[in-house]
Amino acid sequence: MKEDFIWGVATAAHQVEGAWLEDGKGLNIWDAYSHTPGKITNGDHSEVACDHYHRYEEDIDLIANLGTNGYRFSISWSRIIPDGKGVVNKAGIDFYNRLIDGLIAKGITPFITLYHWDLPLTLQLENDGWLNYETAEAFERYAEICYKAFGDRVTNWMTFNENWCTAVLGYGDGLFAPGRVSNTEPYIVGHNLLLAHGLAVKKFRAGGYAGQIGIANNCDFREPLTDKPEDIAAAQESLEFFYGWLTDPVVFGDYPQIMRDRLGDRLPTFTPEQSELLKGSADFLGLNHYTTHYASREPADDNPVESEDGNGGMSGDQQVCLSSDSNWHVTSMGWFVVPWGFRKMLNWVHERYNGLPIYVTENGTAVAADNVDAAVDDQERADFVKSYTDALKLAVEEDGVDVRGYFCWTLMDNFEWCRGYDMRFGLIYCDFETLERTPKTSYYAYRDIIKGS
Ligand code: GBH
Repeated sequence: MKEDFIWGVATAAHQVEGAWLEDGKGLNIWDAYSHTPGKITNGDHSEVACDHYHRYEEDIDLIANLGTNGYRFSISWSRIIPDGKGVVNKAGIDFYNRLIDGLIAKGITPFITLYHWDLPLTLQLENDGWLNYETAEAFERYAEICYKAFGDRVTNWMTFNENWCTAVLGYGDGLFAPGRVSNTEPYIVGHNLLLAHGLAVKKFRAGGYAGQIGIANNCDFREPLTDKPEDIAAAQESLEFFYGWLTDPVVFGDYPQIMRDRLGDRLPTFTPEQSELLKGSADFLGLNHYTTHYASREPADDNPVESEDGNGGMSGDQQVCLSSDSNWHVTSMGWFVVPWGFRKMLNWVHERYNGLPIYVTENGTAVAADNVDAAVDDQERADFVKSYTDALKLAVEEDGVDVRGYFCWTLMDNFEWCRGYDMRFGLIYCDFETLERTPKTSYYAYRDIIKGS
C-alpha cells in the first residue's frame, strides 16, 4: 500500500461522547429516542456512553499507540448549535478544538463527519427533521460554522454518515430515531439530505478552504445468486437502490434510472439547478461496508434472509430476494462475514463512479462478550479485520481500485444505537461502569497490520 494510505479508526460523537447535558449542549433526537421506553435494548441510554468528552486525552493516546495516521470522528451539531439553528455554543467549539489539536500534536490526521445521525431535537420538533427542506438550510449554516472554526487545521471533511440509515431505519422501518414508519418518507428524507450535502459542499468550495470534502454512504454487497440474467439484474438493481440512490446524485446529478422508473411519484425530482448543485459534489466517496448477501429475483430455496423492513416497504421496492450461504460465519449482529464481497463492492464503486477516490470510512464487526476477559480475547475480530484488509489490498493492488484510506469501526465499545451497550464493536473494551478502557487482541492485531503495510 502507498505510504500516504490512511490506516485509521472511526467513532461517532453520539456513540462515545456522553456529557449529554454539559457545557451548553442541546438535546438531539437520539437523546430523546434513548429515553423513550422500549426503543433501546435493555433500556440503555447514551447520557455517559464512553465519557469521551472528558477522557479524550486518554483516547488520543490509545489512537496514537495503535499506529494509525487517521481518526474519523463526528461533530455533535447540538453541541455547536444547541437548537440547531440559533446561537453558537463556544464551549462546543472549544471541545473539538482541544480534540483536533491533540490529534495533530500526535501526527494523526482528523477526518470530520459533520452529521452522524444526532439531529438537534428542536429541528425535529419544529421542522419535522429531514422531511423539511429548512433542515437542509440549517445544516448548511452549521457546516459553514464548522469550516470556519476548524478549517484552518482540518482538511478532510464528510458531510453525512450513512444517509441510507437515516432515511430507511429512521423513517422507513422506525428502528432508529426519529422512529417513523413509512414507504414514502424515506425518499423525501433522502432527497433533503442530498440537497443539504450539496448546499454544504458549495459553501466549502466557495469559502476557499483547503482540502477535500465527500460523503460516507453505506452499502452491503449483493452477489447474484445464479448467473441467470434476472439474478444478475436483481443484484445490480439492489446495489443501485442501496448505494446508488444516495451516491449517483452527488456524482451524476440524478437518481439511478431504475429507481425513477420503479418509484414514479414517490421519488422526488431535482430541479435543473439542484441537479447542477449536486453533480460533482464529492471529491471522494466514503464507503461503510459490513456484509454481503446473495440477490435473486425469485426467493432462494436455501437460507432466505428477511429484508430489513420485512413486509414490503423500502426493500419491497427493490423486488429482490436476499439469501445467504450456510457456510458463512455469522456475527452477533446476525451479519455475514464475506471478505470477497468487500473486494467486489470496492470494484463496483470504482467502476460505477469512474474511479473517484474511495475511503473505506467504516468496516468492523461485533463480538459478544459478557466480561472483560472474554471481550479482550477477540480473535474473531482480529481475523475479521485481517481478512477484510486482505480483501482491500487485493482490490487496490490487483484490481487497481483507488482506495485512499481504511477506517476500522470502531476505536472502542460504545453506544450501539438501538442495541445500546449490548453489541460491542470496539478494538478496545470499555467497561461502562468504571469507564476503564482495555485494548483487545484485535487492537494489537490491527496495529500489526498497519505496521506491516
Ligand atoms: C454503521 O452502520 C454505523 O455508521 C455506526 O454508527 C454503527 O455503530 C456501525 O455501523 C455498527 O452497527 O441485517 O444482514 O441485512 C451500519 C449499517 C446497515 C450495516 C444495514 C448492516 C444490515 C445487514 N448497516 N446492514 S442485514
